[in-house]
Order: sequence, then C-alpha cells, then structure tokens
Amino acid sequence: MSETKAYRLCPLCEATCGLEITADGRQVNQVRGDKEDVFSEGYICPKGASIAALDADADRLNTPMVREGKTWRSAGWDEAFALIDKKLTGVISEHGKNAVGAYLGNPTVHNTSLSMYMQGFLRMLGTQNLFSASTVDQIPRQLVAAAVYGTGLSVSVPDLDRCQYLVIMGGNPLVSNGSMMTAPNVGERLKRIRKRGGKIVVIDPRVTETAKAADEHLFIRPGTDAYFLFGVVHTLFEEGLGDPGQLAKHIDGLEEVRSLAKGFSPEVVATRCGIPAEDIRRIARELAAADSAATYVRIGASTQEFGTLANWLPEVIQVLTGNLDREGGTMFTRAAHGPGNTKGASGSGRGLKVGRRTSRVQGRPEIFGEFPISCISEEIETPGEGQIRAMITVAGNPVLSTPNGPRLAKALNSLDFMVSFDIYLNETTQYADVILPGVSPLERCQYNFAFEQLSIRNHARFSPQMFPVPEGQISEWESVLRLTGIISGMGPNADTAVMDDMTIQHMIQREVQMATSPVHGRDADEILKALEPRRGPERIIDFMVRTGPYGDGFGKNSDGLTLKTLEENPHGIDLGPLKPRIPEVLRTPSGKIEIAPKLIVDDVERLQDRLSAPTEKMVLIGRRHLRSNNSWMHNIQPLMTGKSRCTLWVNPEDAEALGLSDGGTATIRSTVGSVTAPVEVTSDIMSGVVSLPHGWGHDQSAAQMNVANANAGVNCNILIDEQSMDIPSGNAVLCGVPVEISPAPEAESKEREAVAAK
Ligand SMILES: Nc1nc2c(c(=O)[nH]1)N[C@H]1C(S)=C(S)[C@@H](COP(=O)(O)OP(=O)(O)OC[C@H]3O[C@@H](n4cnc5c(=O)[nH]c(N)nc54)[C@H](O)[C@@H]3O)O[C@H]1N2
Ligand SMILES: Nc1nc2c(c(=O)[nH]1)N[C@H]1C(S)=C(S)[C@@H](COP(=O)(O)OP(=O)(O)OC[C@H]3O[C@@H](n4cnc5c(=O)[nH]c(N)nc54)[C@H](O)[C@@H]3O)O[C@H]1N2
Ligand code: SF4
Ligand SMILES: [Mo]
Repeated sequence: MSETKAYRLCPLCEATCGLEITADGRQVNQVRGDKEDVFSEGYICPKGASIAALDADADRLNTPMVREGKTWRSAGWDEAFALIDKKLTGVISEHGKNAVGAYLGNPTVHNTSLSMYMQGFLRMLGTQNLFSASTVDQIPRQLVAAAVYGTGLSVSVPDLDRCQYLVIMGGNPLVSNGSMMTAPNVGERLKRIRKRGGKIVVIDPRVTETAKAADEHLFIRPGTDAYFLFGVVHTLFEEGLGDPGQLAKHIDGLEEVRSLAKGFSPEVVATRCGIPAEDIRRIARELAAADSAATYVRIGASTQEFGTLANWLPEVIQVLTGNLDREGGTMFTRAAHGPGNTKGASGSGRGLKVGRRTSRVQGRPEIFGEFPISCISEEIETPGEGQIRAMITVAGNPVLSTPNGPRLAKALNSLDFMVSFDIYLNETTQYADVILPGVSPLERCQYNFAFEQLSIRNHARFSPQMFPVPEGQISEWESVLRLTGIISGMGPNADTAVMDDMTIQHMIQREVQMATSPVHGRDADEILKALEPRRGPERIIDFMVRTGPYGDGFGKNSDGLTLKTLEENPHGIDLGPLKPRIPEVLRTPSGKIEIAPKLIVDDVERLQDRLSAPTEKMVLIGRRHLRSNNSWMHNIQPLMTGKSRCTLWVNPEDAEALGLSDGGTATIRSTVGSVTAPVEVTSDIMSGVVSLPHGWGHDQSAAQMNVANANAGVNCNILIDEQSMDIPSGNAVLCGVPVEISPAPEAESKEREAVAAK
C-alpha cells in the first residue's frame, strides 16, 4: 500500500501540538512533530508520539459493552440503545429529569465531536445534577475571569513570547505542557524569556522541572498562595508602585482592594506562607519595575483552600502594575470561532450569574450550570426527591480522579442505571450498565474550541478525520444524538441526520437574530444551504468560523475565514500576536474591569481568619509526569517504561524524622483513608510536604486495561476529603491535605523478601 501523510492536532493535552503522521493504509508508521505548524514549531512530547499506540491499543473498546451482573459482553449498537431507552426513560418518567446525573471528564474538552453535541444533549436533558472535572481543576480561574471580565473564557493569558518577567505559581508547564495557557513548545518559549534578558520566578512547594529552568525558585507552604499574593498587592499599594496607566478609566473597585490589602503586609503573611517578607517585597518591586510582567497561577493554586482568591489576586497585580492587556503582560486571545467575549454588544454584557440553583443535599450554588464534583456521592446516596438514580459519565474516570473515590465507587454501584461514554472498561466504567465506545482520535476531526481561546497567539487550526470510522462503529457525535433522541422521547433509533440538521438550524436561527452578528437579518435557509454539503461537526465548525471575528460572514467579508480555508492550510493559519482588547473584550454589566467582585472579596474575611491557623506538621500535594495523562494513559505500553512513578516523595530531613528510607514503603493516613506507597527521598520537595501523583490505583479486577493493571500504583484520592472545598468556587482542595506518615514495616519486609527470592 502507498504511504499517506496527514497533519493533525494532538488531542491529548492543552498544548495542542501539530503532528505529522505517516501511515500505510490503516497502519500508522510514524508520528512526528509538524515542523511547519504555525504555532507548535515542530514540538512533540512522548504522549503525542504514542498516539499510534493508543490508536492500536487492543484494550480500546470498539463495540458497545453491556454488563450482566459481573460479566461483560459486546453488544450491537441497536441493542445498546434499546436498553438505554428502556432504563433511562424509565428513571426519567418515574423520578423526573434531576434523577439523571451527568459527569463530564477532561477528554470531553479535547474531543470536538463529543463536546459539541454534548451541549445540546445536556440542554435537552435539563438536569440540575451536572458535574465535571472542572471542579477538581480550573473552576476558580474561570469564576474569576467571569466575575472580573464577564465570561468564563475571558482568561488573561501570559503573553509568553514578549514577557520580560514571569512569576509561575502552582503550575509546572515543563511537564504539563501548560494549562489555561495554550503554549506548545513551552520549554523553548520560557528559555527565550531568559535569553532576551527576562526573568522567571517559580513559587512551588517542589523544585519542579520548570523551577530548574527558571532564574529563581521559592518554596511556598501548600495552600497559602493567596497570602503571598496579598503581600505583593499590599506592597504595591504601600510603596506607591501601582500604576494602572491607561487602564485606570476602565477599572471599578481598586480602592476597595487597597483597603482589603491593608491587613496582609509581607511581614504579617510571611510566617503563614513560608516566604520571607523581604522576598515578597522584592518580588513586588521587580514586578512593578519590569518592562512587562505576568503572574501565572495554575492548578496548584486552584485546587486549594483559597483557590478563588489565589486566582483573583494575580489579576489585581496585573491591573495594578499596568500589565493587563499589554504586550508582554497578560492578554486576551481572540479565537476564530467566536467565543462569548466576541459575541453580542461589545464592551459590556450579562456578566457572571451564580447560584441560580443550589444542590439538594448541601445547598451549594451552581457555577456555570454545574455543582462541585465533591457533592456527587451525597446526591446519589441521599434519598428524597431529586436523588440521582441514573448516571451518565462522559470521558471521565471520577473513581480515580476525584476526592474520596471509594465513596463514589460505592455510590455508582448503587445506581439504578449508568451509561458511560468511554474508550476503556476501567475503574469508573466498570459500574456502568452500558459503555458506548468512542473512536480513535485519528478517526475524528479536531478543532479546539476551548484552547484556541486560551492560546498565547491568535491562530486557527483544524484537522480533518485521518481515517474513516471503522465498519460497525459510530462517531461519538452520532452516539450523543441517539441518546438525545432517547431523552426527547423519540426512541432508540432517532434519525441522527435529521437531529443534526435541527442542531445547526437552531444555531443559525439564534445567530441571524443577533443584532451584532455578521449574518443578522439574513435568511436562515440561505445560510444552511451555503454550508452544503457538510454535515456533523464540520458543518458546525464552518458555521462558527464564518460568523466569528475573522470569518467571511457568508459573503460579508469575502477574504474572511471559512473551514475550507483551514482545510487548505493543514499547518494552521497564524493570526498574529495577541492584541490589546480592553474595553471591547469586556462583558461585565458595568462595562468595567470589575476588580473587586462581591462574590470574591467576601472570601477575604475567611482568609484573614485563617491567618494565624497552626501549621500542619505534614501535608500532601500531587505531581504530574510527562509520560502520564491523569488516569487514562497508563495502558499505553511505550509510555510505561522505566521505574514505577507512583511513589511518595519525602524530603531527607522528614524521611529521617519519620524513619523512612529511599526504596522503602510508607503508610499515608488522612482523615478519610490510608494508602501504602514506595518512598523516594528527595530534596526537591520542601520539608513538611510529601507528594503522591494522581490517576493511579489500577488494581480493580473488573477493569480491562492490561498494561495499567500490571502497573497499578495507588489512588492518592483515597486520602482526599471530598468535603474540603474552596468556598466561592466549590473547587475541591487537593493540595495541602493534612496526612500522617509512618513506615509500613510488613509491606517493606515482604518487598525485601521478594527481591531476595529473585
Ligand atoms: N489528587 C488529584 N486529583 C486530580 C488532579 C490532581 O492534580 N490531583 N487533577 C485533576 C484534573 S486537573 C483533572 S482534569 C481530572 C481528570 O479527571 P477525569 O476527566 O475524570 O479523568 P481522566 O483520568 O482524564 O479520565 C478520562 C476518561 O476519558 C476516557 N477517554 C479518553 N479519551 C476519550 C475519548 O476520546 N472519548 C471518550 N468517550 N472517552 C475518552 C478515558 O478512558 C478515561 O476513562 O483529574 C483531577 N484529579
Ligand atoms: N504530562 C501530563 N501533562 C498534563 C496532565 C498530566 O496528567 N500529565 N494533565 C493535564 C491537565 S488535566 C491539567 S489541568 C494540567 C495542569 O497543569 P499544571 O497546572 O502545570 O499542573 P502540575 O504539573 O500538576 O503543576 C502543579 C504544581 O503546583 C504545585 N503545587 C501544589 N500545591 C501548591 C500550592 O499550594 N501552591 C503552589 N504555588 N504550588 C503548589 C505542584 O508542586 C506542581 O508543581 O496539566 C495537563 N497536562
Ligand atoms: S505536549 Fe500535549 S499536545 Fe503536544 S504532543 Fe504532547 S500531549 Fe500532545
Ligand atoms: Mo485538568
């Protein structure tokens, strides 16, 4: 067979690298970084390179799976949907829509086909019991973006390619490849900051890979970033270093922040965060003096006790030092598909609304339509009206990925019915009654709706499906439409072509009615015809790009972008460096940067109250590894070589005090559970802190993941109390969890015996 070459966007992480893939028929021969990609510069990491192994993984499901008691069997699609129709319709008609809960996992965002059609499904389902991985991750960041600037994706991203002073807190982009900041080849981009005379400061309880590539590293006590950041803000005010410059006329609430910062002088917060006052003052001065500066906070600063405040204060610093919306500071991307902050009247909008509903058991407010994942088990366990009796999980593995997984596993096991969209039978999907498999990432198209809007450069990239959907399988968007048909009362065999037409018609209708749209007042049928002969995700992407800020507006701007232009440019289209967007980008009700939103500043009192809290003796944090991706890539053999990665990192001083030795085994106990893990002694972790990675614990017998099962590791989320949340956002607290550690004598001696016997 002849060799074919395709270019496509890697769907595995937020860096969205361009890949060059060569294949012989259906067989992938080689995966390389696409050197001509306009954004990723040929970069590729080991995960991207192993996409061929994922594509070929024999454990990846290719037919629906139906559970009968403890055994599983393959089923046809019609049978699977007939069963879902019977069971799900039964639960809804007997108990109402809220009796069906849904959980969306991380890969949903990376899967264009799934995410696009899921929105319509969830609207139709109308349940209030919606959860996602966002509340073990970035909800605080999005809450701040929405409260301060008006929409959940109005995230200010570091203008990395022009930045001269970068503070990184709670992120390790050299390993994670960046998050809420799409910056492929981030290692090189960071190097260039230093090459051009800039400076990088990393503040982290670990000397991370990124810290090792930075100019300066400071240890911080987990969970205390808000104290450090307030110390910086205090200094900027006190020393008269703040100067918002041209932004001043667009800001509302800065005086309130000044008075809130009064109680957080560096001298007051130093003991709590573990960073000396003189360093806090110096960093404030350096931030103010730099030609341009960005303070970037990520997951370590989000999944903590004061996640919202720790994500808000960097915005204050950006505003106060005049580095917001400025070259080299933090800026707002303008993505081609027309995200919320390019739609509607420019410069103001509805802003953030939260708490339109509250969760049944704890009364937690919804944010962006979802409840904290920490509330999911109680909503399944607690009887009464609105109790969750059926669950739909979508590309998620919450049994491993969310706090107190064992409680959730038990709750899932008690459901009347569960459906999972997934590619594996794993720790979570083992509780499903039906698993609907997805296709290989090479069998679907890719356009990154979220990550295009979080990119450090404006661009537009699309990759078409590389291989056809295999005989006997169906695309995920079609599966979702069939499920939508079921909950709309159309039965298990709804015509997905008709439903797809309805989906796009609905979008066109809305757009032609929008006064600010380029197609305002146009005939909806004419627009629909112009999209011919496309169907499915491609038709929707074409529509969104054409009505987006660079689009052809269906004839209004003949040079503008269409999906065809993107297809003709397989390495992507560069739309230039980020440009200032204030005030146009704002969608707040006041039309201002609302720098002191009530929802957020109300939490400062809690921060104040905890200022003198006693320091925990030992706390737990997590870590990521370049060859891992949360819980689900441990079945890819080429990524699993080398020594075990699920180890407990302990500082040498602590190891000595606790009687632990490198290569030994420790028992880690928290208020909710205990696990045993091998010990690695390293001075890369601060004293008083231990680290255990997440996503492990593949020792569940029902799961069908041979490689992962053989490299099980332990689930760190067994140790994490799901009741512990950041108050304003409901985000789970995963960092800074109090633990007790002791040597595990029995296990250790067993291990030694095993080694001796070999
Ligand atoms: N302690 C601790 N816990 C954490 C974190 C932490 O730092 N510490 N990090 C948190 C973060 S940031 C996140 S995002 C969450 C992730 O939490 P989840 O999203 O719940 O978990 P993942 O491990 O990403 O599992 C993804 C699931 O999607 C499936 N999948 C992969 N690709 C596809 C596809 O194309 N289609 C379908 N249908 N399924 C697919 C996989 O088989 C797997 O079951 O974990 C969180 N958990
Ligand atoms: N290789 C790989 N890449 C990934 C993933 C993966 O699992 N593996 N997951 C993807 C996902 S879903 C996400 S959300 C992103 C996350 O991307 P990042 O945010 O870059 O995630 P981490 O690498 O976990 O870095 C978090 C850092 O926070 C530090 N930390 C912990 N607690 C605190 C604290 O209280 N304060 C401060 N200042 N720091 C703290 C940790 O030591 C760690 O260095 O990565 C994505 N990319
Ligand atoms: S960095 Fe992320 S997007 Fe790039 S190749 Fe690796 S996994 Fe794929
Ligand atoms: Mo994440």
